[in-house]
Amino acid sequence: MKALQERAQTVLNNNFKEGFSIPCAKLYPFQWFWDSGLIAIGFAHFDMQKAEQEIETLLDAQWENGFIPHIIFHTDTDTYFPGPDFHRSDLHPQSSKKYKSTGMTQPPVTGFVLEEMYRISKDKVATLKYIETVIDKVYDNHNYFFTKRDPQNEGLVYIYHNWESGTDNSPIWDDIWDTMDPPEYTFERRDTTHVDAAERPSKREYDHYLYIIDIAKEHNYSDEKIAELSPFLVQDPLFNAILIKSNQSLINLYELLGDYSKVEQLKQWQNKSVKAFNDKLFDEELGAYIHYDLRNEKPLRYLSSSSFAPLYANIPSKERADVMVKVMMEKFGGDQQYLCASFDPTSERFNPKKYWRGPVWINLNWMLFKGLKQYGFSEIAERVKQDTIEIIEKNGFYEYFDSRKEMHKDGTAGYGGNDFSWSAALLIDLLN
Ligand code: 9YW
Repeated sequence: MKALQERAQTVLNNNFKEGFSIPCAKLYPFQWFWDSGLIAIGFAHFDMQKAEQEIETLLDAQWENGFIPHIIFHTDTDTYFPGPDFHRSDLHPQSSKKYKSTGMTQPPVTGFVLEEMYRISKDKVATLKYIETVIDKVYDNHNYFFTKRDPQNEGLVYIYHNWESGTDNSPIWDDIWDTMDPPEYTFERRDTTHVDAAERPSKREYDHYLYIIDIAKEHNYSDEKIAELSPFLVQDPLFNAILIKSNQSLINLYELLGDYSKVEQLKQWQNKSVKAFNDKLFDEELGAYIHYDLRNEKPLRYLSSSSFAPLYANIPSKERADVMVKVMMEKFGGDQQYLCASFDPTSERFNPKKYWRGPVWINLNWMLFKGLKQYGFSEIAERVKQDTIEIIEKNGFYEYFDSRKEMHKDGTAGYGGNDFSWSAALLIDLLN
């Protein structure tokens, strides 16, 4: 295990550039929001300074309204499409003047990442001092979400793009693509020059992705206009669970700091969100949490690894958690499957090779492991952990992995980018 951990550290060190990490070479040459946070957890185990720098650089790109972008374009490389000239963050009046970025965000992991860094730290006093210098920015980010991304004041925030979900081409979005008819764009894909096209989204899917951005750009990325007009407007259980988890971490950390000025507000958001989450996003028949299509006012009734992520944020009651875990084991946990496929293996939309349509992802496994442990499902948590270690040992630090065990015989069941940062970072955390 020591050798594996050393390899993981090398991956992280190689992907660390000037003050920030790239998710992996060539395929993703910039800083991504949730990657950055998860990477900091890995660094915290062996190089706290880099972990701190990672978060600082991320927060340095925050907009005046508290928004944190999903990609920060630190360099001019053209190995990724769509780049800064397509996204045009400058259209928003409050965007960063220092960095070009996208005009969309990603799951807000920063709050819980700070708490993880504190947990891991061997010098708690120093780490708490560091946290004090950045925590208000994370609070501002939550303030942005709760005040700008919840038009009906429900306690649940929307995402307006599949790239905001982090689960880019999940089959769940197919239902939304059916409601749209975007123009055929002419553009040059870069991802498929680095990775087999069979493992990436289709050209037609990209047309949808670009079209939603064009609509947002037409209105200078105004949150109000997006809420009114975007054809994609979804309450996502993974995104909201991460916000809730991070929000709880902010409460815990402010209390540790002895600063109570924002705690009341954070608790108000927290209580309202957890309640709304349980009332609206739990599907009794499926026995797990699902997405809600706010534009078309209908639930999107599919099981995915996101359906179980609320365990990590302590959202379900123990009773509900029992139901969820039973469903997870029945549908995702057969002996021929590694836990946890990103989409329901019993669905006809399942594809164990294609990105978020089925493969196992290390970040979701990490959250699931923590969530299961928290609720006392020790054996299943251990299986998630062992499955995670095994697929990395057999194949390398890939971006995602085939969920079918039979595919793992010759070490070629890792897909997408290799030497992928969060796979390395979260493995380090699991091993410690
Ligand atoms: C893209 C960087 C990102 C992740 C996303 C993942 C993928 C990039 O890679 O998206 O071009 O679509 O889906 O969650 O942050 O690792």
